[in-house]
Amino acid sequence: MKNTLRGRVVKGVASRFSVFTEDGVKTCLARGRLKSDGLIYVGDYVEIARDRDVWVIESVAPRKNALIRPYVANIDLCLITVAPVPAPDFVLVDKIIVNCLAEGITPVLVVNKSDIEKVDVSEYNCVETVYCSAETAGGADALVPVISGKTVCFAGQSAVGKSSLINALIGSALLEVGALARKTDRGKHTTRRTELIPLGDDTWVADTCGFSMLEAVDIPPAELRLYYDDFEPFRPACRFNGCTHIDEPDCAVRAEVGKSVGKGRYERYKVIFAELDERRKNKYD
Ligand SMILES: Nc1nc2c(ncn2[C@@H]2O[C@H](COP(=O)(O)OP(=O)(O)OP(=O)(O)O)[C@@H](O)[C@H]2O)c(=O)[nH]1
Ligand SMILES: [Mg+2]
Ligand SMILES: [Zn+2]
Repeated sequence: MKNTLRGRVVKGVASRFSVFTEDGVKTCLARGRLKSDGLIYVGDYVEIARDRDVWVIESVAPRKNALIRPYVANIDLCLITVAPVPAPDFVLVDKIIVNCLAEGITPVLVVNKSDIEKVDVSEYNCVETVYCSAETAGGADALVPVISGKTVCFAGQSAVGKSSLINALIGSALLEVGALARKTDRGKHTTRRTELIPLGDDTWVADTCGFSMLEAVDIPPAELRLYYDDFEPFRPACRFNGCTHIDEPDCAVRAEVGKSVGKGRYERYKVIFAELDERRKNKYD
């Protein structure tokens, strides 16, 4: 039996971590400074060693990227899921897109519950879109080629069907699925913990509690525009080089609102810009 192994953290509960290795899943503790203070994320590649009867995480490989709230590391794609119920929160979608792009993670829009109604996401011409239904046989198949060979994490509001889609992908009811609260049509936050599920052939899927606590990344408001690929074709025609597209004269992006730039996308851009601006002010006042 080997005494050291390499593996990947698939779950963490308090200071116990499940690490997927070539020799099965090992329950591990963390060594000294790595212990419990948030230094080990689901998705981390780690080295573990046997110390008498227990496995201990010895080191964590440098991360390619990470998302916070919840913490998850080394992600290629983020599957931002929306559904007709609960009603989509597109500000959340836009913030997750910004965070992904800032971390070098490719955002993909997953339009679930298309058996009920297809949510209109035509404003997101800058993001790959996949239509799904976790309730229909084969309704998650369109995701297979998108995620193959990648580490992907699901994000989005409670009850849009993130866990249901993963269950559909793996063909079993592994993950707990929750109903909507009848009165409010809101989710009940069924998934409480981030968990990474290996699907084989180096494909990994993370279920999460959705990142609904997410704030936009801490970027200067003037840099927010850099994360809007749909504004990009028009930006060079703005009169000012550093145009934020908020109130500068002769703004080419603003001139496209309602045409090539979605009105909703632009309105929400202003909301997120104001939020970042407010946060800056509070920080430096
Ligand atoms: N009609 C329909 N219902 C779905 C579909 N996918 C999921 N649901 C239902 O939506 C509800 C929520 O599904 P979950 O998979 O628990 O949603 P979640 O996004 O994981 O929610 P949290 O874990 O709370 O973040 C359940 O009642 C599912 O049966 C779908 O494609 N169509
Ligand atoms: Mg869930
Ligand atoms: Zn402009």
